[in-house]
Amino acid sequence: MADEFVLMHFFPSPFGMRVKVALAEKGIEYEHKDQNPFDKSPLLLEMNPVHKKIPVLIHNGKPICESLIIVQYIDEVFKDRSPLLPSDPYQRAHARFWADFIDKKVHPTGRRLWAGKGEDQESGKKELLEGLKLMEEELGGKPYFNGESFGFVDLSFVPFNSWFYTYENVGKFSMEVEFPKLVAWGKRCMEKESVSKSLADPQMVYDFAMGHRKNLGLE
Ligand code: GS8
Repeated sequence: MADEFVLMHFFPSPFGMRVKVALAEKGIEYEHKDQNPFDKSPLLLEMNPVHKKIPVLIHNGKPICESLIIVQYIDEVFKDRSPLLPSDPYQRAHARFWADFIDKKVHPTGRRLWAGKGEDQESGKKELLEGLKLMEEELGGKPYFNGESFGFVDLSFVPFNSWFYTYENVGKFSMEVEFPKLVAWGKRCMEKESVSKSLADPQMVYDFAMGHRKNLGLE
């Protein structure tokens, strides 16, 4: 029997977008199940009883949770096609370090910016800009974080390309002015079909974020 993959995802989620890009990079067919994380279905609670979060990848009925763990699982199961992590252990550790940095420093500060207010929002913006500056320095003059080819760090960070428009609008800064290398990198990644077909439209992400601010009573 052929392998069966089901992805539980919510369109603006950068974490779910990572899994979409990884599946596309490997050319894996899957069933997409929309899952609003604010209205958790019995299936989500069954598949991710610990965190109760999306994304969840269900492979032949068995759930895998946490986006970076899912992406590494996909890379291990399909190691013969488009490797995502480098083969050298030091390079692998380096790639994992930056993916972890994105989750610890970029995503949470970005969230404080778009879904916060007052001092928390201001410090969120400041720390987000610091995080993006470090990402820009890490990219340096390379076409991809991995070097010449698209890899694990690119895949982990590229969903935020759909969020940059929201960050700029809420934070009143220009990505192009502050982080020209990241903007050029984002455009380069979008030339890949695996990325362009997997990422959410920035305007839709912005509309979602503004709607969410209203729901949180911030507007
Ligand atoms: C984060 C998933 C997450 O926050 C990962 O997969 O990498 N570390 C995890 N998912 C959110 C939606 S995207 O912001 C979610 O499901 N939230 C529901 C909740 O917090 O209850």
